[in-house]
Amino acid sequence: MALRELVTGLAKAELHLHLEGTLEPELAFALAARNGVSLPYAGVAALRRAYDFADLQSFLDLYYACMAVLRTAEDFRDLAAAYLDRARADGVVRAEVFFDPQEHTARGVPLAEVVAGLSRAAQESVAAGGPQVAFIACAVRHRGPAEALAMVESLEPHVGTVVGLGLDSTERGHPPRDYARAFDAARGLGLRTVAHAGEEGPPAYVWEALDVLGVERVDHGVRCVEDAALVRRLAADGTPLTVCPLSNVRLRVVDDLRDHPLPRLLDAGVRVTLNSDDPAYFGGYVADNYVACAEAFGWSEADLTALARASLDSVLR
Ligand code: ES4
Ligand code: ZN
Repeated sequence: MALRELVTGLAKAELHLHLEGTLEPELAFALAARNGVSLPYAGVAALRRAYDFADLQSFLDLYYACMAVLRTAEDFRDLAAAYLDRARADGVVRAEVFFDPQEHTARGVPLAEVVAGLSRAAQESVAAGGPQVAFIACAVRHRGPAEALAMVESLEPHVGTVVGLGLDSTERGHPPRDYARAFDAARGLGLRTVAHAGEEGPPAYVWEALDVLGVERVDHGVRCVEDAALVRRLAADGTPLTVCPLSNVRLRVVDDLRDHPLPRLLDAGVRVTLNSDDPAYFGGYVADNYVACAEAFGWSEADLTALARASLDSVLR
């Protein structure tokens, strides 16, 4: 069987996916027109040409700028529906989807409007036999701990549609320990917890995510390979890492996919899952990540099946 058909035929969960990172240029310009918003790019081709990132921050600047086109519940529904259709074609049966509430409320879009659109898309997906969906609200590090806590408190009426708290955006200079109060408040609401750590930040940030924030999964986490004791800890606890290989190449976390620490993590017994992160920006959806890794690392059908299985075993339940 061809590699892509093998991969798309494996039932899998996608556990590291930013909804706003699924905004394809065509939809961005369609929503810009619908809402009378202008984007700082001449058109679809010019926007795609700007996807040449030097690091995480250079990506985030463009990513936050493009979000300006998202204004109404219908926009969020349409965005989520487009992703869920695409994910279904990739064999995704469960998607745990990040979104950044603060980036929308800061532009005057009420959280209830955002959640209404997300909730509709999730219900429509299940009714149509598509992926099951849960949403994880992320605190954006660049807005600091006080805003993060306020955002968590604002989630209270939406617990159920929103099942978890995450932590994302600019990592360097923003240690997880600064967000302990927000994570404690989230647990007080019955939310599950995950955090980005060890993407650009040091292994110390992964330790803090585990020991100070008490997260159940670590998003990225790949820089743990620099600390053997940390790798042993992750393996012993069975803590999943939601790894995003094509993202790490595009944001220059690694120079080449063949240099990626994934094989070393698997050999060390760390529970690894494969995910797409911001697929509209990083050149591939989740099946593309499986295919690229299979080609780079010479993975067998059994290896790919084990990775899909690991994703299903790592869902929040
Ligand atoms: C992100 Cl790749 C990545 N890292 C941190 N925060 C993010 N938000 C969206 N994509
Ligand atoms: Zn991410």
